[in-house]
Amino acid sequence: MIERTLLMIKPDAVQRNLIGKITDRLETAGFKVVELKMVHLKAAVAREFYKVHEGRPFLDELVEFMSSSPIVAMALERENAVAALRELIGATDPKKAAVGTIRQNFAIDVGKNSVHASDSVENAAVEIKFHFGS
Ligand code: IDP
Ligand code: MG
Repeated sequence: MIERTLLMIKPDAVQRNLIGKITDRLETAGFKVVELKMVHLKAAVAREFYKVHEGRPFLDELVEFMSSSPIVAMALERENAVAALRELIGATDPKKAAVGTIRQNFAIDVGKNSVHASDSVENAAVEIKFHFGS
């Protein structure tokens, strides 16, 4: 089934000039970029985006990092997009990410892990609406 999912290129990757390389990986894997923007999130906005992680020990660090400098957000469309993108980015901790995944190739550590991807079709719809309003 054709689905949409949300990808964010996180501050660590934007700062290391990896927007092009990561986007190339997405397009090469058959994802169509259907929405795209660069934005510097306010801390309160980043906290709202990650409210599912309320109470987790890493939340403050995550919010501070995600609001530290600009990110790139994009909505991507492809067959089976949500699961396919999770597979392409790899595990949260790049040390555990499969060989050849975006996080294995580019991420610094479990916090500065270069990309976000929606974890379900339902959350993808919420996250796309969060950034693009539809
Ligand atoms: P995901 O990005 O692979 O879906 P989540 O568990 O949803 O992983 O966590 C959201 C984000 O929070 C991660 O991408 C990472 O940046 C950060 N994070 C998760 N676990 C840790 C941790 O143990 N230490 C520091 N940051 C973490
Ligand atoms: Mg997640």
